[in-house]
Order: sequence, then structure tokens, then C-alpha cells
Amino acid sequence: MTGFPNTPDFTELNTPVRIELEVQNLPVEGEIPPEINGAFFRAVPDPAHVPMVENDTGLSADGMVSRFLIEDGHVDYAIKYVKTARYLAEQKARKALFGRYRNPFTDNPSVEGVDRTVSNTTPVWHAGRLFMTKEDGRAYEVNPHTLETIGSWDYHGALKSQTMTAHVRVDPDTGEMFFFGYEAGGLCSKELAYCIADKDGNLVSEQWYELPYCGMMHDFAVTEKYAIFPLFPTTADLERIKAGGPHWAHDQDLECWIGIMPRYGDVKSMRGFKGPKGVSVFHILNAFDDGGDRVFLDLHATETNMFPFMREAAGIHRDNSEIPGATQRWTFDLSKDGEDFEIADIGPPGDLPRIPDALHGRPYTHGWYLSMNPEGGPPLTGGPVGTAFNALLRIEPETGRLDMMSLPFESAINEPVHIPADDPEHEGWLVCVTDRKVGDNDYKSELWVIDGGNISAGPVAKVPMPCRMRPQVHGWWVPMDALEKAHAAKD
Ligand code: V55
Ligand code: FE
Repeated sequence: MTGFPNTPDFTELNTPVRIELEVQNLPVEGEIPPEINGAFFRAVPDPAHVPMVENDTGLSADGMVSRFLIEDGHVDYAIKYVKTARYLAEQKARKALFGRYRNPFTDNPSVEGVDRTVSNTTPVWHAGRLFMTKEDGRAYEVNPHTLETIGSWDYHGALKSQTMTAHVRVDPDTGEMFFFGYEAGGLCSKELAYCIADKDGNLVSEQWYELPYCGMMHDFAVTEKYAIFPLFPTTADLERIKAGGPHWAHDQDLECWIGIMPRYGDVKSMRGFKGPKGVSVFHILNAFDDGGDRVFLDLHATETNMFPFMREAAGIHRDNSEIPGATQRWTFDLSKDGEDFEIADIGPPGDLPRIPDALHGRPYTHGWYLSMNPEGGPPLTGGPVGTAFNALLRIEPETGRLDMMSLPFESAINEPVHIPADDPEHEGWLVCVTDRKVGDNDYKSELWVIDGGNISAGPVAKVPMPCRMRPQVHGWWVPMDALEKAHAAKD
């Protein structure tokens, strides 16, 4: 698109679309199971303006909140920009005013002090409210019926942390939402804020803890007994940022660090463990404990950071397709002294995991995530890291059983949501958007409904989309009865 950089962050599937729209009754091929009733919210980064810097990352693209409303086999679709302070300032100026990713020193002076976050990572539903999140700032509340932005969210003034993760954990039994913020005390601070909101959405706990270094903590985990904070060696440096440089640089020689504490405990009781040097992890499949001292953390690890811009800032030049990785189980024994833990492979490399919400933090038998089909051909250029996934996997960590749904040649798959089935014997449904290249810089997207227990059979229903779609980051499923009980008014 004219004016946007000719880089993987702004071309092919990542070509900016920038269109807010709403469409009712999309055509459905096949039949959507009637038990799928609710809203599939998606976070879609899409830059509203040509960036100020030529080598800008798609991670700075303005967040759009998108919703598939699925009801009695019918599908409606809508997408709107999150009206962040940053979006509104740039809309008024008709141009970008914010510079490099997480570097306020590169901004136009007219926006000094304006909230820089773009709310582009995960739609989070808790206690009847919808939030659009990004780890570099606080969430924005959005009306789930109209997709209009309500405003920045700080728990009615109670939240002290300047940041909130895009990867919260909602306990399936208590309804509490556990979350954290890193760089909680401001740019490059080593402060971690560990927070709990009760089932009604009140902030009931916020504790701060000083991490060993200022690094990447994109996701975390909460088991029935413990909270687990994994820190990876992609580090931020204030001097580099002040000089106008990149926020992140991956440190291949630095160890990762995993903090574990009782989930309702004092942060002073945090135990630190040290793992492989240079390893990078963004997402956790699940974690659980054995009721005692053993903690299991299942995650997607790679030998170095998968974001080219985070590697290149440290002079690491590698091709995404040549970076080794694996899905692993990290096992911690809190009854033992020392900082060691065990690592075992449980599945092929990949990312963007899903398990049933009811099993978060509990022992579980299977999960799904995105990966590369070895026979799928070269990946399409798209998504946050520039290489789009082209397969869906189902793994059983204990038995080693592996199933794959491969996609047509030159296709991409976005992260699915999981929707439980009424029949407890049925594994439920996965719903996601897929994209297929059909011509020169021409793509067709479809919403797919997949039987979670039979993914290799392919979709049971497809919804062809009438418009081009930019890749999603994360999504969230909200059942219709929960949506009906939302705080926000319908008009
Ligand atoms: C990630 C995504 C982000 C971000 C930092 O997937 C890390 C990882 C979409 O924004 O700002
Ligand atoms: Fe993420």
C-alpha cells in the first residue's frame, strides 16, 4: 500500500487494511454446530498511518477489536479500531506521531506524556467486561456489543502498575483473574507487579517484586497452588532507548529465569530457577502441580528469539525457518535446593497454544497449537514474526500421540479459540480464521469450525469472508449467556 514500508511487516498478508466494517449473515458452507453460541473476539493490529520509522515493527500497529458473533448457525462480523489516546492523537494529526516500538524518545514532541500503548494483543473477558490489552501499557475497556472504546482501565484507580500483560489467567473454579505487569514502574524498570482481581472484577491484590533483569515476560502461568513467572533473555536497556535505539535486544548468553511462588503467597517467597542461555519462549500451553512440590510447565521454546527485529538488534542474523525449537515440559521440584529443573520434549515446534478453559492450571490430556506442515511449502509472509503458521496440531503430552490438520498450499492459520461441547465425551470445537493466497498479493480468508477431537478431517463448516483480513494476534471466546450479562449497555 502506498507509503507503507516495503518490509514483511507491511506487505503480503501484513499489508495494511485499515477498514472498520460490520456485516450481518455471512454465507456459511456446511453447518455450524448449534451449541456454538457466542462471540469470538480477536485482536488485529493494523497500522492506521504510515509509520515514522522505515524499519517499524508490526507490533506497534494500532489495535483493532474484531468480533464474530455466532448464533443459531448464523455469523455476523465487525471490526473497529480501539480508540486509544495514541490513536486519537494521530487521527487528529492525520499522521503518525509516535516513533519506534516502546521508545518514547523517538516521538513527535507534541505527544510527550500521551499513553503510547496500542491495545493490539489479546481481547480479555473478565467479570462482564471486555479489555483490549498490550503488555507495554494498561488495558483499554471496550463495549463488547458496539466495539466502541470506553477508556483506559485501572481498576477504578486501584492499579499501580503502569503495565498489564496480554496473557492473564482466569481460574476456572474461582473465577479470579491473575495477571502481572513487567516494567511495572516505568520504562526498563525491573519491577514485576503480580495482581489478582476477584470474580467480580475488583483488584484485591497487587504486589511488586524486583526481577533479576529487565527482560521479556510475555506470558505466565497459575496452577492450583503456584504462580509461575518465566523471564526470557531478550533485554531492554534505558541508555540504548534514550539514544533512539531499539527497546529489545536478544541476549544469547544470558540465562532464562523462572520465578515460582504460592499463588496466594507473598512475593518475598518467590523461588528463582535458572534455565538454558539464550532460549526464547512467548507462550505457555498449560501448567499444573502434583498437589505437592512438583510443578509442570508446558511451553513452546526456540533456540533464539523468533522476532527478527529483536535478534537483529543484537547482531543475530538467522532465518526464522532455520531456528530449532520444540514444545517442552519443564519440571520443577520445590522440595530440592538449587536452581535447576528438568526439560523434556513433548511435541514439535510451534506456538499459539489452546486448551479447554476449564483445564487451565490443571492436569490435562491434550492441547492444540499452530505449527509448520513439513510438506506445506514455504510459509506465507504474515503475522507478527513475518512467517505465518500453516498447520494445526493436537498433542497428548503424556502419550506422545500427534494429529495434524494440514492446510492447502500457500495458506496460513490464525490462533483458534476453543469452545466446549455439551457432550462431555466430545473434545469441543476450534474456531479460527485461515488465509489462502489466490493471486499476486491477493488473499481469501475464511472462518473455519473444526472438531477438536478430529482435526485431521479438516473443517466441518467454513465462512468465506467478503473482505481482506490482516493477521490476528490472540482471541477470546465469550459464550452468549456471559455476553448478555456484560456491564456495558447495548447502545
Ligand atoms: C508479542 C506481541 C506483541 C508485543 C510483544 O507475540 C510480544 C508476542 C502484538 O504485540 O508487543
Ligand atoms: Fe501472546
